[in-house]
Amino acid sequence: MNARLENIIPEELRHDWTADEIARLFDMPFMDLMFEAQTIHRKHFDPNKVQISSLLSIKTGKCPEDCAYCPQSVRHDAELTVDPLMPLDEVLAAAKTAKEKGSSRFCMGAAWRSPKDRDLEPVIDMVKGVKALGMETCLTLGMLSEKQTQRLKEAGLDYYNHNLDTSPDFYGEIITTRTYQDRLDTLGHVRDAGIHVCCGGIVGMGETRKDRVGLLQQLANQPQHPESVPINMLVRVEGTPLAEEAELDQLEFVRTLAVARIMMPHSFVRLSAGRESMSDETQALCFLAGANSIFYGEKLLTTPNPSADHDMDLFAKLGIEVMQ
Ligand code: SAM
Ligand code: DTB
Ligand code: SF4
Repeated sequence: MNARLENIIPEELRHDWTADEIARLFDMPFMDLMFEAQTIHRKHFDPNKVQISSLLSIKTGKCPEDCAYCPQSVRHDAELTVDPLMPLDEVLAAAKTAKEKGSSRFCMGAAWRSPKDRDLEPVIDMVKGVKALGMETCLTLGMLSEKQTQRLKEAGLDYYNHNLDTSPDFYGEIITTRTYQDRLDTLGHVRDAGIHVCCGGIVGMGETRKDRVGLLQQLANQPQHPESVPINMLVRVEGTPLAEEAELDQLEFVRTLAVARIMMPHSFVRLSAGRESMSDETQALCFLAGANSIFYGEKLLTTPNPSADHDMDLFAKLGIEVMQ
């Protein structure tokens, strides 16, 4: 590593990143940034293996929150098939199909602000059923109390996804119905219960680079780095307030992944939503930047994702193997 970079790219895990240090990483020449991110990636992971997770929306739409990006908010006008909580057998059938297609983790998402205690019972049965298929389980249900996280831990839940979404400064532009601190509190409960944390954000919502710096600073400066860090490119959905947002430059997205990889070297960095609008070449750059996880299967929660066949062709072209 050259002397200029030695000061900002540490060997150890850090939780005290300053905005200035992160901005300097973002400002690096693209080739230097990619080289450093890939070098760090290779120290901790097999660079030719990518973990794949599948998603299922188990309760769709009519969410009371006002997240400006989300087609499931009751306050927006997106075209959506609203569905109540899915029956257990349908969830297990979807998990089985995902497993047969090669997914090792099954992530179930519900359009809730926070689940009521009585909502948790059927979800716990889903966690147990998916685990019994031999898959890792992940849930994203909104805010949780301390007691609820303990119940989910007892049920055997492996991961909980709860995103910080953006920087504290930009947050108020995107959502007003719960605070940044609410999200940090839920993340604390999840961590304290001993459930792995999956926490990331969305870029391309009209935020500045300073906000992308602020998001990564919040993610890395938590007491522990999240085990899984999903970086989503905004999916611009008609009927949401962000539908007409200008597209973020794809190389800036790649930079964001590279900086996340450098700051959180042991975490799985997930190239999440937005792949449908990316070329194979951009996705290859994302993997080079240190992304080593994707959502796999033709649907995210409500929006399209590349087909499993397309992804397997891409992996074959790149010599990437699925992580078991
Ligand atoms: N309702 C729960 C919550 O918000 O915590 C769980 C489901 S919510 C849909 C899960 C995550 O999906 C959000 O935190 C957000 O980061 C991501 N997401 C939602 N809509 C998106 C979009 N249009 N583009 C990119 N990411 C999106
Ligand atoms: C995450 O960070 N991205 C996923 C998952 N966690 C739950 C969700 C992406 C949703 C994209 C919009 C949709 O399909 O509704
Ligand atoms: Fe509701 Fe989650 Fe969508 Fe926000 S992101 S509107 S909380 S489903």
